[in-house]
Amino acid sequence: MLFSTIVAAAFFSHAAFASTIPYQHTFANHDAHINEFDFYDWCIASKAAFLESFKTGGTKEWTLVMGNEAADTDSMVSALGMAYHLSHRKKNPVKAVALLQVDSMALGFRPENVLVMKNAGLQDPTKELLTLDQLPWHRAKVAQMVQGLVLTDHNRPLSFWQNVPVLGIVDHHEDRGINMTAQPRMIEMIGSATSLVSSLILDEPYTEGTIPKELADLLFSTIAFDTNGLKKKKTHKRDLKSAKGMFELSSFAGQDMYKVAKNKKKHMKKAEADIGHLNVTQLLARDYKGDMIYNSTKPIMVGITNVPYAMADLIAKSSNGTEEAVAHETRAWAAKNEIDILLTLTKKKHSDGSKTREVLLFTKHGSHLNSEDTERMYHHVRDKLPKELPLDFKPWHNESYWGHQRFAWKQHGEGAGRKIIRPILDKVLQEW
Ligand SMILES: [Mn+2]
Repeated sequence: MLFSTIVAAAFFSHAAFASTIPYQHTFANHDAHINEFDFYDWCIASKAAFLESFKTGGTKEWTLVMGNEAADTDSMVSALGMAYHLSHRKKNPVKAVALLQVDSMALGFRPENVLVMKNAGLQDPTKELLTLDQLPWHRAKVAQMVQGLVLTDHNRPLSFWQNVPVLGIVDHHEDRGINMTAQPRMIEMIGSATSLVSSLILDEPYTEGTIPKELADLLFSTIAFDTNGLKKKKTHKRDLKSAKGMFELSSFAGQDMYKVAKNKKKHMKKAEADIGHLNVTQLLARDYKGDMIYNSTKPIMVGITNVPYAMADLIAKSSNGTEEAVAHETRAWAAKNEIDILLTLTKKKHSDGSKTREVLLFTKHGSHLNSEDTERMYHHVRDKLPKELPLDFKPWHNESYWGHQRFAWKQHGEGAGRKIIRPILDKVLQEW
């Protein structure tokens, strides 16, 4: 009761001021108790104020901060951290809001996200955070209405956001060499994009105090998750430095940092695996990244999705437990999302500790290509992709097994993931 009264009071006072004063000033006026809820207040208030700006015509003042469209924990938390940072830093604070590039119904496909948000005091992220489906207009139109974008956890905006100024980039993927004027333009291939955002937070002074504990908890937990509990192999120098810095600001300060990191990772991994209830379509959508590419023979929608099961398990989850049913569900989902070519990457850890990955190639005509073009593109990718890919990437069954315009490969070991395969696929698709 007391909790909700305080939160409600804090929320309404923010909301009332939201359109006239920037958020960084609200920070100072709380007593110690209400400060605990500032992260929650800010999430709700920044979302409300941004949506309100569509009514008042003030959208041009806003910067959209976005992670990538897979909306994993790193994408979500790095965007939240960066938006908070941009609106609270001492030097040149701006109106910034984090936008998650998924629909609200898809948030539940990643229970690990729901868990970290809950630990940070958010009870229902679909209400407290801004998702694509909550924008009052299609994103292509919203793109033209805002001041610009800050990208976290990716460095090339999706084609929907074309021609919008990219004001900043904080990322740990391969540098696509675009948006060179972004400031900051921080691209380092380290464990977590969140480590880069944390660096900025730790290096720049704030108007008042520092970030809320809940946000430090989120940033620390995400670094821990992305580095497998601060394991040496995955943790770069900056990851460790940021983890240490965030740990000091977090509610875990004073404990054993490595122990907490291991614990956070363990709980998040456990939550992440709790997706037994998802069906084939939801599993395809859960960790999908895709976009139009224009430097191809014809413009096409290209996507790669990660499924954390073996193909056999995915097949078992289909409506009648057959390859055909998976193909049918894939085709329907691809059609809805206008995907021309899709790679499904499966992943399986066996009881003896060994790992295998299967790669299923799927093409479909009707969205941007006619059937002849699709056939040509399919054969080109089927023949060229395995030659370009590193590691042992062996055909899995023959073509007739998978059906028309479908092909699969299998590789042993962790092998190449999406980060490695995507640039190679783009290269293969330049000319076909
Ligand atoms: Mn990431």
